[in-house]
Amino acid sequence: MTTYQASDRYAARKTHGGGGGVGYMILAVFLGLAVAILAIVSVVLVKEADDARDEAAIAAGTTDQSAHQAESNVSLPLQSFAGTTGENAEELALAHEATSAVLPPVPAGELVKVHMTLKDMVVEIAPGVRYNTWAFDGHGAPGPVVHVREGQMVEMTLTNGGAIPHSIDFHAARIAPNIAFKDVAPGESFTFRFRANDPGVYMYHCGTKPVLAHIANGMYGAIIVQPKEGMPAADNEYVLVGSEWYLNGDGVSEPASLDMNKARTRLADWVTFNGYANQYVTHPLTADPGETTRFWVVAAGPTNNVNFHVVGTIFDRAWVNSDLKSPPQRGVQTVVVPAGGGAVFDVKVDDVGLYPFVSHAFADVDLGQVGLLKVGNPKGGSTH
Ligand SMILES: [Cu+2]
Repeated sequence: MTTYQASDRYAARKTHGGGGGVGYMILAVFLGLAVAILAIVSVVLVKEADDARDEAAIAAGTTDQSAHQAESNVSLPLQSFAGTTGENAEELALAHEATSAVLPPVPAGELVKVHMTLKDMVVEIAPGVRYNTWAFDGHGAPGPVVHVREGQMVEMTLTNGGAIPHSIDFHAARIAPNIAFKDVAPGESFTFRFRANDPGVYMYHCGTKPVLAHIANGMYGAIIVQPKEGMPAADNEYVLVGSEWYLNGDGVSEPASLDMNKARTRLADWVTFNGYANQYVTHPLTADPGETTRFWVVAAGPTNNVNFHVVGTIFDRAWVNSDLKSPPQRGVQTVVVPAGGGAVFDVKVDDVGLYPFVSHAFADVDLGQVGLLKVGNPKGGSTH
């Protein structure tokens, strides 16, 4: 009904206009001229304004492009702080207490209770380089190693002692994430349970958006689920969590925070095993000649893989993708541990020496993702 009435009025107006056609044509010509004159005047005015702005920009030493970049907060090229440490880096590295890489024992009992209290804290990530982390369990990044046996029930309680909401996502769990991995508000606690039915080494991390920022700020760790039928014997077992750091300052004069543009463009300043650049070069992991050493490796990222390789030997066993239900690969040189994934490696080293373990993506070695397995008591320094 409404449509009909509108059409009706339009038809009536057309009919009315039919009698004054010449008058409308004259009016249209005048209107057209007026529009053309206005357009010419506008072009002249805009040109003058552009010229004036360009002159001002030149006088100020800037360009139109840089002004635009500042507005859009894209200030390429981004500044790298790679390799910038405090003075006396060697002394600082020696004084730094290396994060223990030793695999902790499996707690007894059917139920394993894990309680992490999240805390905003400054940690050292390279000699004299400090960073503002959001840390699981208040001891920096990575968070504590959770070690359970297949079939045990894990009861996880997250207490948020930080300033913003956080959560915890266990890759070892089969559970509805919208319920178990939900955001926990500051000052609150949340508990959930899952049964560890899938053996392997898994990542856990904060899953609160933007996840890139929460992982980059140190919210990650490893959970190891031992297969119930056991593993081949190993003499030494170490856990390595690879991750990278993106700094908005050098972290020396004052603690750095996250540079999200660098995280998005993958311009890491430091790349680490267990959160601190080169810590196991200064404080090597150890083995005796003839012993088998097992590495449980997680690549926490947020973005980088770990291309795990031990210089001077070959993996006797490599459980690629931490698939502990299948036989391991043998005689493998380098294995990609994908960001968000894990793998397990055995090496039996007979000869005394210093055996570097690296991500064989060597840009990451340059940024700190290298350590040493010291077999016996070798003399002299390492090759890598
Ligand atoms: Cu978080």
